[in-house]
Amino acid sequence: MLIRKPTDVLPSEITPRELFARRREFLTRSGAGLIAGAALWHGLPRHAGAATRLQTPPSALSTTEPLTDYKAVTTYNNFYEFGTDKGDPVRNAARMAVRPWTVSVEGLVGKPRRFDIDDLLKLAPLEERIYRMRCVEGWSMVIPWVGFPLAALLKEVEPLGNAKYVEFLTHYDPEIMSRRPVLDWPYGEGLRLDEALHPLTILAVGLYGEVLPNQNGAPVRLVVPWKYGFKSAKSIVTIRLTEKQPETAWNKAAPQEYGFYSNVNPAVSHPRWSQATERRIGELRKRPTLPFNGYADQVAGLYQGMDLKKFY
Ligand SMILES: Nc1nc2c(c(=O)[nH]1)N[C@H]1C(S)=C(S)[C@@H](COP(=O)(O)O)O[C@H]1N2
Ligand SMILES: [Mo]
Repeated sequence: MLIRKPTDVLPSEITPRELFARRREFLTRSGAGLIAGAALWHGLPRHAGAATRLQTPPSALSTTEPLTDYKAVTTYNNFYEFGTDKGDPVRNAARMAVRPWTVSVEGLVGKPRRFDIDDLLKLAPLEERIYRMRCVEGWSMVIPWVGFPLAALLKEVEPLGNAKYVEFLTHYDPEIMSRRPVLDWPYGEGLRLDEALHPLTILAVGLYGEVLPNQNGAPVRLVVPWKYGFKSAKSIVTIRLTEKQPETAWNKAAPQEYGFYSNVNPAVSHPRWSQATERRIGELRKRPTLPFNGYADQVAGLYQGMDLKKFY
């Protein structure tokens, strides 16, 4: 993100239109969704075929826009621990073991706890959330995530009255990940507590009705659809509630380019990339970028009275 200009997905990475349409038809016919009791989900094979998919009506919080092709979603990734080229994560992230996995929830909470990933999956029913995602580099996708509200996890640990922020730290293992100091590893991100509790904010454990591929942040990653992609931390191991605004990896690396809030905002340009338009992966023409990535009705209220040019 810091280094590369937006590049295009190779035409060969995009599934032909007909396949795309058929997948869409399948999803529509079958109710376009997926819900799994955690137990059922846990039993799913890593690459669940159509027959083993668990379907549910789409969440009211989902967009009805056409999905970005599965192949693009899982091969055109930013996960700098595995390399800075878009194709690196799919090549390199398979080395990461995602079981056993523990997520520690700590800091200003009444009941700090280390969750085994399989217990974490049982905290709330899994839902399908089809979200627009936009990277600060100027590309966007529509991704059918599978996950549950972060709020369900936070309620479990009982945030204390002085908790104002939530910090996320992600897995870093120099044996299998980049040792280049591209960012100050481990990758850190943060949200204000009210942003973290917003119903649109989810912990994702799957996409396209399948267990999350490693390159997309297995076994659990954050998804915050009204913010630039880099706020959605992958492969989380620590969630810490704090009183002070946490540092974030991108803000530390380039504070003039990446602020704490990083709300999608066509009116505030990144020094090197205009944020006014975007290219949906799989499309040729650019489209206008919407305030809060199109989620303004749901989230603009969180920022009432704030100067979003200052708090970018
Ligand atoms: N740990 C970690 N999380 C990360 C990143 C990263 O480099 N490391 N990149 C971010 C960026 S810039 C984007 S755009 C999204 C991409 O998520 P996706 O590959 O699932 O689309 O992940 C975000 N989460
Ligand atoms: Mo990004």
